[in-house]
Amino acid sequence: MEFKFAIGPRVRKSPFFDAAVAAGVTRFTTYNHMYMPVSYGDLEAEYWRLKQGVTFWDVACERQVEIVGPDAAALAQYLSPRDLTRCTSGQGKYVLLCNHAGHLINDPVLLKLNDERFWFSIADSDVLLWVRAIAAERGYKAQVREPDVSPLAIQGPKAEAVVCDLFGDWPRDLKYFWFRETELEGIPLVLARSGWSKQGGFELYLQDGARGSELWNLVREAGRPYDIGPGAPNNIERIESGLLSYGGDTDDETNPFEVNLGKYIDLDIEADFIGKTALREIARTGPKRRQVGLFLDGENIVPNQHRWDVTLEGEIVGKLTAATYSLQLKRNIALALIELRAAESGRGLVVRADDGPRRAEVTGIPFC
Ligand code: THG
Repeated sequence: MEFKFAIGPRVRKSPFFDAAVAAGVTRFTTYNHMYMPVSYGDLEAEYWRLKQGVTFWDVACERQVEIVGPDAAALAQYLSPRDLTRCTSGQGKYVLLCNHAGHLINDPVLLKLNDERFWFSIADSDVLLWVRAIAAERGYKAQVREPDVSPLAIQGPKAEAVVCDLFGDWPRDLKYFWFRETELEGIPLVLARSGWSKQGGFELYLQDGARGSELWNLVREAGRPYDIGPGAPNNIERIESGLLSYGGDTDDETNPFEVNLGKYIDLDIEADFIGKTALREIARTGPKRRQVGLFLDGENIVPNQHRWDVTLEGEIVGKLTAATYSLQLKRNIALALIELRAAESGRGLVVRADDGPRRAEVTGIPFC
């Protein structure tokens, strides 16, 4: 099957789009109504570069929702079940957003720029609409808008060396998710220690969309001695590491406890937040499904394009959300959201893959 993806103004190009094309991007997906590169033609090489060297990614599609004003902190807290009282300026935090039913609607990185200015760096759902509505309905004194900000990730064990060659030594002391506003050859940006992999790295939040190619080229040149190459958030590595793909691993009714994110829910804080009552109830009764890891038998698996049924004694007990052949473990691995009883017994499961049934065995997350 060979077909082309139409490019048009309804879906937004990243400031790094032209640079990615020049670098030989071969596949895009859409994410937050933007084109997002997913491969430069050799997924296996891109994986090993991330695990053993250094790679850089256009993730401008992790769009920012900025909240500015005297009520910004109160609004940020009302939107998220994670306790933000000890979050200080220059600190980032992985936070969840839930709706009133306690269902997960996004899992952003929150950056606190100062007491009255926050960014939610969002996963793939329309958070700007949500936050604007909540702010207006409840009369918060805060503006909600999208700033001109576009993240470029540098990931892998050699990422720190590249970043220090660009910025000097201070990034070594950045703690996980912390950041600093800075510049590179006059290009305004925020440098954070973060990124959607477990291989370590940084994100450069470009603050001038006209200078994407310039920033891309500076990173590529600084990375040359380390054999840097362009890449993308890597599906094999993220499954091995157990990083959640919002919308990939979740459905319309997934709550945080089901996908093992209960540690980011602080039910006992004084402040009210959206979903508090529902999440307390889910915590009390316990979730009915759980995300588990699976080992699948058989030939090397071709990544699933849609969800596959997971069965136990012929009965559907949930869905496989993401399957891949693990290059590290040299076996087929997957993430699945299944009924608790099936997750707990862990045996006798069969996955209905596109090319036929596969026996599956439950295992822990992360895989490695
Ligand atoms: N960078 C930026 N924005 C983003 C992402 C990013 N927005 C969307 C998406 N990614 C958000 N999702 C995640 C999911 C997991 C992590 C980061 C972003 C992550 N988790 C660590 C873990 O699970 O071990 C640490 C979490 C913690 O303990 O605080 O890194 O990548 N700009």
